[in-house]
Amino acid sequence: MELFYHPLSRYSQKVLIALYEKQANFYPRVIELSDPLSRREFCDFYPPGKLPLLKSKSGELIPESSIIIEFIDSEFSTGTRLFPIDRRIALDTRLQDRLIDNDFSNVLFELEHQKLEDGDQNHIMIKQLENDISQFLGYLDKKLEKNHWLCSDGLTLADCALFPCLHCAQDYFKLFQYDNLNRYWHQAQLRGSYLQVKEEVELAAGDVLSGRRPIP
Ligand SMILES: N[C@@H](CCC(=O)N[C@@H](CS)C(=O)NCC(=O)O)C(=O)O
Repeated sequence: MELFYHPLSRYSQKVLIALYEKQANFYPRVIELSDPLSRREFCDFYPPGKLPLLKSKSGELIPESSIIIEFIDSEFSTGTRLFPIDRRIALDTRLQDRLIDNDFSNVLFELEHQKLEDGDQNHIMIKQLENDISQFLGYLDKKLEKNHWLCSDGLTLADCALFPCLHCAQDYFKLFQYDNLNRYWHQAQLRGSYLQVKEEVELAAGDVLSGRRPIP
């Protein structure tokens, strides 16, 4: 099994957390999408050119972080079960995963993009995006009143999606203001899978700062 990814891509981090939770072996293939040659080479291999991408043992190409994780969970009986057996909890897991990708991760992308743009016009846009994310953080805080992890007592796909978003959001938002979310975030930061991904992110970020590696 091969994973095409970049350590600084949030959707790649989501899949890495799942792979480490499953204790699944894979060949890491780091792709630098901002390097024109690597991008062209990757796009020849996989025309949509999006990361992450999994190549299964049988050579099947599987895109989309949530689908990759569903594939890994069904393929490996080892480690954490990422899709709960209980059908209602499994449905909630899928729902939270969709909400996190659409209403948190993608909004964070837009916020990061707007913050990089230097101009007066985008202040209102930035405020709006920050409000949207704060509202979503409030929603998560409420949901975490009842559960140890986001959807149940066990870690699921939804937590794989959430950890990378919180890792990024902690730079812009005061997560400690949300009691349950703060408890959850402390607990997440002690999880082995998160620590492994964090180490890889920090190494890659260091390379970007020192000019050795472009950002995807
Ligand atoms: N819905 C996709 C999103 C994948 C995605 O947007 N990946 C970004 C990196 S985080 C990417 O490959 N962007 C490259 C591009 O759009 O050129 C997933 O869950 O995997």
